This record gives sequence, C-alpha cells and structure tokens, in this order.
Amino acid sequence: MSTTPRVVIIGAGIVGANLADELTGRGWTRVTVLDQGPLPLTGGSTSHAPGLVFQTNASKTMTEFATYTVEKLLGLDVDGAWCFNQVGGLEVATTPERLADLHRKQGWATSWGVPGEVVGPEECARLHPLLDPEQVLGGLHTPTDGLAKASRAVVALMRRAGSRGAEFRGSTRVVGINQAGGRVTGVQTTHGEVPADIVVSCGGFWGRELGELVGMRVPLLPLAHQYVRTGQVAELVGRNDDEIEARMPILRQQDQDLYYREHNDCIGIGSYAHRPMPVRLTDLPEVDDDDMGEAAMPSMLPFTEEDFAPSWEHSRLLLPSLREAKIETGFNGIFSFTPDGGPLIGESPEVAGFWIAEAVWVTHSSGVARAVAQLLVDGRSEIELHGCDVARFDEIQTTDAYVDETSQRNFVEIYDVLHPLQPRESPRNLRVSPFHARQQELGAFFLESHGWERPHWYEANAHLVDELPAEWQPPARDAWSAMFHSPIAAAEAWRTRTAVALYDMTPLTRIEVAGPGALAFLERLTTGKMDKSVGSVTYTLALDEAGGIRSDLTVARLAEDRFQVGANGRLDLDHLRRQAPGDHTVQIRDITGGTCCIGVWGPLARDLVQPLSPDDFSHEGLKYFRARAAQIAGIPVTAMRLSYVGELGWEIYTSAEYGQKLWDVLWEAGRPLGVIAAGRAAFNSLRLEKGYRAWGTDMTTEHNPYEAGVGFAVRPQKGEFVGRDALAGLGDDSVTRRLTCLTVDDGRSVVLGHEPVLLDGRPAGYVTSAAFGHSIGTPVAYAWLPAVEIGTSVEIQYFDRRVRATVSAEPLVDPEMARIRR
Ligand code: FAD
Ligand code: THG
Repeated sequence: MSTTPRVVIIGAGIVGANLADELTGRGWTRVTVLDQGPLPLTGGSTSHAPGLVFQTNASKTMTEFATYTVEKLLGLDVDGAWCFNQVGGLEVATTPERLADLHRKQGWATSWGVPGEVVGPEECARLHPLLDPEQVLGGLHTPTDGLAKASRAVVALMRRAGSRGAEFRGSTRVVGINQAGGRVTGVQTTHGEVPADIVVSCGGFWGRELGELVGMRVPLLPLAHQYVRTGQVAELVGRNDDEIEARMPILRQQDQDLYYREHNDCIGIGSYAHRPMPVRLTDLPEVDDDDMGEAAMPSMLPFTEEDFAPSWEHSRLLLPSLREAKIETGFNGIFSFTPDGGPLIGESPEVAGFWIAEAVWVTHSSGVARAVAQLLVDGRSEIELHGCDVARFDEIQTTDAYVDETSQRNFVEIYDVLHPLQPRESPRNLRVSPFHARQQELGAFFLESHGWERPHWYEANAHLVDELPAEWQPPARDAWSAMFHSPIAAAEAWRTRTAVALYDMTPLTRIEVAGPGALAFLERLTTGKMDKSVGSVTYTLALDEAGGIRSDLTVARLAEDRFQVGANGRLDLDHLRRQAPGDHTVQIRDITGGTCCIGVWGPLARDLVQPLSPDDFSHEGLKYFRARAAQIAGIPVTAMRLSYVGELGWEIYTSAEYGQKLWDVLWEAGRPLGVIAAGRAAFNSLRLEKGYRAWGTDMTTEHNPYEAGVGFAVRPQKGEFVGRDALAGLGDDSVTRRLTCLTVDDGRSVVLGHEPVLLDGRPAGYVTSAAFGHSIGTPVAYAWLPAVEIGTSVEIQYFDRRVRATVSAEPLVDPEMARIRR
C-alpha cells in the first residue's frame, strides 16, 4: 500500500479542522493537527465567532467557498445538534444608494448561483419581526444564508477526521519549523518535534508570526472588532430555545456597519462602525488552558463601551424592541484583515512544503479548506484561486506599512458601497513610471493597481471631446457607470483609431528568462512554439495540468538564450520561479521596475517613429509579432510590434532612466501628427472591441483555451507541454460554454462586469469585462454563456433593470487585421 505524506496542520480553528477533514476525506490520513490552546475551544477567533454566513460576494470564488461551507455544515452535527441553522440572510437598506447596491448584489448572487430577492420594507419586517419597517427602504433576502455554529462544527470535523486517522493535539505550541535542503521536515513544539512532509499553517491572526518561522511574509493584520449580546428581549421570549437559538434571518444594516443574530431570547450585535483597532500579539490576554472559555480567551480583548455607543443607538432605532433591553456582555474580538480583503493561500516561495491558509472567515472556511486539500492532493483546485493566492501581492504590497494601512482601510470600508473602479486614497504614488511628471502635466486622472499609478484619461484631451465626429460622441451614462469615467476616453479612443497615441505600458509585468535551459523551460510551460528565430514574439498560454488557463503571455526571443516575457502579474513570476529547474540553467528576473514601456499605436504610428530612428520600422523591416533592438532619437530601445488596442504600432521598451527622454522625443515628433497621451479607459474599450482577453477577469484556470476563445495559441503538434494531455480531443467545436461577445441593443447602457446574463429569461452566465465600444458606437460586454448562435438575444441584469444584448461575431473591430498588418 502506498503511503500518503505526513501533514502537520498548525491551528485547530475552523480552517484547520476543515482541512483535516478534507485531507482525510481524500485518503491523506497521516494528519496531525496541533494547537497551542486546549481542544476543542482553542481560544482562537473561531472560539467566539457568532458565525453569520452571508454567502454573496462580488467574487465568484468567495461566493462559491461560502456556498460549499453552507452545504458542508448542513451535513454535520454533534450528537444531533446542528452545525448550520439555515435561517436565511437579510441585508436591509436605509439609504437609496444602499437599496440600489442591494440590487447590484442580488445580481452577483444570481451570477454565482445563490438564490436571493430584493424585497420591500413590509416583507423585511415579516421576515424579521423585530425590524421597524419605517426605518428601511427594502432588503436583500437570501434564503440559503444562515448561522454556522463554528465551535461545534470544529468538534464534528475533529470527530470525523479523527475517525479517519487524524490526530489532534491541544496545548501544543509550534515554536519552530524544521527544514532540510529547502523543504520542511517537521515542526518543533513545546512538547517535542513532530516530523512532517507538509506543514499547513492555519494559524488565523497568528499567521504573520508563524510565517516568520520560515521567513515567509504573510500580509495580514490582526484587528479587533466589537461584538455584544443584549439581555433578554421581551419580543423574543418563548420564540427560541437554547437548542435552536435563532429562527429569524441573520440581519445586516450595512449603512451603519452593523449585523445582528438571535441568541435564544437575546440579540447579538456586531459592529464595524468603530475606529480600527490593530492588535499586537504581545498585547493578547494570557489565559490559562483551564480558564479558557467563552468569557476569556486570547482572541478576546476587553470591551470598550464608548466605541460601541453610536452603534447601540442605531440598533435601537432599527430594532425598537432593543429600547427596553440592555447590553449584557461585549468584547473586542480579534481576527485577520488583508490588503485586499481576500484570504491568503499558498506555499512559501523559499521552503517547499510550508503552506498557509489564513485570513479566512468562518463563511469561507470549508471552501478554502477544500481548495487547499485539492492543491495538496491533486495539485490544483477546481475553484480558481488567483484572488486568494498569497503570491498575488507585489513586494511593495507586503511591507508592514502597506499591510497595516490597507488592512485598516478595509476594516473601515468593509460594508461601504464601493464602485469597481474606486481607487484607494492612500497609500498612493508607491510606483510611478518615468513618464509620471509628464502625465501630471497633462492632467492625468490616475487610478491605482498593485501600487502603480495608471492614467485612466488625460484632462489635456478634454478639448478633443468637442471635436469628436457625431458618430464618436458617447451617449450620456447613468450615474453609476459614469463614476471614475470621463467622456474624454471617447476622444482618446478616437485619436488612437485615427491618428496616434502614447500609452504607458510600464506597469505590465516583465520577466526575463535567460540561460541555456530557457528555451526548453518555456516550451514545457507554455502552449506555443518557442523555438523560433531571435526576434520572434509569441502570444502563448501557461496552462495547468488540467488544461485550465493560468495566464496568457507574450514571449519575445531577444537572444538565443534570453527571452522577455510579458506577463499578467506577480503570480506569473511566482509560477515561473517555482517551475524553474533546480540546476541553474534558467535564470528568472523581474525586470519591470528597472524598465519602462510606451505603446505607440495608431494609423500614424509609423509616421511618428520612423523619422526618429535609423532602424527599419517598415512593415517588412519589423513584421507583426517581431521584436528588435533599435534606437529612437539616440535612445537604445527594444521595439515589439504588437498592440493590445489593435492598431499599427509598437511597444517600445527602454531602461527606466531613459524613459522620460523617450516620452519627450515621441511627444515632440508627434505634435504635427496630433499625437495624444491616452489612458486605461480608452485602452480597455479598444481591447474589448478587438476581442483581446484579460486574464483573471475574462478567463482563469476554470476555463480551457477553446472555451475562452484563445485555442489558436495552443500548438499540440509542438510536443509535450503542461496541460497538453488534458486538451487532447478538445477543440473550438467541442465546447459547451464560451466566452461570448455581446453588444448592447440600446446602444447606450454600459455595464461594468459581474452582472448576470439571462437566456430565455433564466440566469445562464455572467459578464466578465465590459466597456463602451467607441469605434462601433455601442457598449460591449464579454460574458460566460452556454455556446449559443451568433444573433441570439440575451438580457443583462443591471441593478433592477434588464438590458437587452445580442451575441455578436468577434472581434467587433478589424477582424481582417488590416489595421495592424500593414
Ligand atoms: P482561529 O480560529 O483563530 O484558529 C487559529 C488557531 O491557530 C488558534 O486556535 C490558535 O490557537 C492556533 N495557533 C496560533 N499560533 C499557534 C502556534 N504557534 N502553535 C499552535 N497553534 C497555534 N466570520 C464569519 O464568517 N462570520 C461571522 O459572523 C464572524 N463574526 C466574527 C465576529 C468577531 C467578533 C470576530 C473577531 C470574528 C468574526 N468572524 C466571523 C471571523 C472568524 O471568526 C475568523 O475569520 C475565523 O474564525 C478564523 O478561523 P481560523 O481557523 O483561521 O482561526
Ligand atoms: N503586451 C505584452 N505582453 C502582455 C500583454 C501586452 N502579456 C500579458 C497580456 N498583455 C497578454 N494579452 C494579450 C492579448 C492579446 C494579444 C497580446 C497580448 C495579441 N493577440 C493577437 C491576436 O489575438 O490577434 C495575437 C496574434 C498572434 O498570436 O499572432 O496581440 O499587452 N507585451
């Protein structure tokens, strides 16, 4: 009989217990779970979690994690006592903005398969009789939400995992990680060593310190959050008992940062309305194992009553029965926040076999645990994880200062109505391109991504809006889609299609892959043929073993043994580094920071660039998807002939210190041609018109290349590569679902992404990317849908409206490639 790896799980909270269960359920039975606290109530966040599970989230992945948690906990009990009480969820609106947002949220629920309905004030009060209907404008009712009894679920999971061979040891603190040759070999504890082939840290808000044991950065911040219980509420007497605890839906009043549940005849109230309260681990209360209980545990700080005062007033308005009640107990409970609110899943980049699964809510715990178990056992999670992977952060985003500030910001904004483009206010200007001063002079409106400042449009182009030909005039937008947008984008798109524009491509992740093994390495990791002449550029895909799309890349062969990879972010760098052969025949270097790039695109691009260069920029001299070293006004550059906006031109790369000069010479030479600087808003519109996919938004590991419409980049004939076998027999004709191009029938309704799409009136898919297509005068949306005929009519649900759209042949602009190849 083959044996499975020895796994040590640090932490017996809801995440660790779920993971032990998921692993042993997959036959990995050699599992030891260690916790510093006593079992089963360890004193971590799980020990006091009130366990509200609201499933719906903007993220498909997070919602699916939650849905799995609900399913799984519904099937668990401890001696007949429930682990999930499906009372439903109700989120109420007390402002018109919130009510609109609940409609948007209902759309997410529909997109991700969670039933939910927006209901009026009377129905809210019927569902939750303590509510004052006068206070609310409506609510989102989600019948499958409810209460997780997290500490009891831990017991159930311990029993089930225990029955399959897992061992749980309490009062055993992990103080060190043993390693040899870059791999974990076990853990040191206060009670001796435990050998292990794999260690998974499920240490909750202790995660940062546990990571430090192997030198791994775990970007989370422990924050305190207030929770109180009232005394008896007259209206609740006799409704519930200690066994059932609650019958009314769990309740949220996000406009006041509050949530509610029943505890038999009392109400529990959680508040995010207070100042952020970061916690240092040295400030945790010391609690002896014997004293550990609901009254005292390390994850509970003393209640600070003054912080709760406004929340209590708001609660008594919303739930008038509370006016006669008192706050009986309260505490400031501790759990983890991260820079983007997502959980942290992944393996240490330095120490193989050391994994983490942290910053996870009870809500997502079973889903996260299943994903981690699948990663360990199968090498891949069926639910895509790019928003959860700890490697998603760039270096600047993992510093203490960044993590502390952004995590506190996330606490403050946790229930805010946030526009998808809404920029953080701080920290800003962490990463700027060499053109930044010029961009500021041109009145750039910057949004931030991964620390980069990216112009979305330039106020300097405002006068062009008046010059726009009638067919380019963009229609007025509704208030929501008009936020963080400007009609100037239409002018920038127009000039790109009719003259020439400069795009700052510096934030595009650039990775140099060099060395005698580089070619074979890239051939193995990607779908394209890489053994081409120096100067070739290849659009290619990195797949996982199941043929799912890990990324789409451009690979430029700049020398026999040196390639420049244009990537989608830090995850690509992490993947390449992990996959690199250990024999030093391949060197991988992130060259993003030291270099910069300008996309010079438009029908006049050649008129702009050629006169500045002694090198041949003609169609024959530098063909489409070819790269060459060149000089532009004396500046050494690498020019790559490709264009994400679908126009003639080049990505022109140079070393960062020459960047501003390069910008200036292109700008000066371009004046007579009407050159403009153009931003991301135009960029996104142009790329959608051209049908170019954005990885992470339009396609992920959940999709194969044929479904995603990038099957042309797969070259099975070239030989072995990761994912090839999984695609055998598949092709463009075999797909049953497809990333589908839609145009909006009314020519004006712009949607933003994540909206549900209805076929024959029934939810059938969801929007990935969307923009107004300025060149075609109509909004464009890409959506995942069952494979349907061109011309099929669908509806997109946008807030409480339905927007008619039509499945269209793509690309919408220049299918013959006449604009690019000339
Ligand atoms: P924990 O339960 O903290 O488990 C981590 C374990 O690791 C602990 O038991 C700890 O003792 C152990 N450990 C740490 N270091 C070591 C070491 N060196 N050696 C051995 N063991 C170690 N979430 C929801 O989904 N819904 C809610 O309604 C909800 N309400 C909340 C209300 C409050 C007041 C708070 C504070 C949190 C709430 N949460 C809620 C969040 C939720 O409680 C946590 O996200 C969740 O419990 C985290 O589970 P975990 O297993 O990761 O962490
Ligand atoms: N530039 C560079 N690298 C990149 C991007 C980029 N890497 C990440 C991301 N963007 C990759 N996405 C695309 C998508 C489409 C194209 C290029 C990069 C593209 N596609 C041609 C097409 O579909 O017609 C490919 C044609 C071909 O394979 O010959 O140009 O923006 N450097």
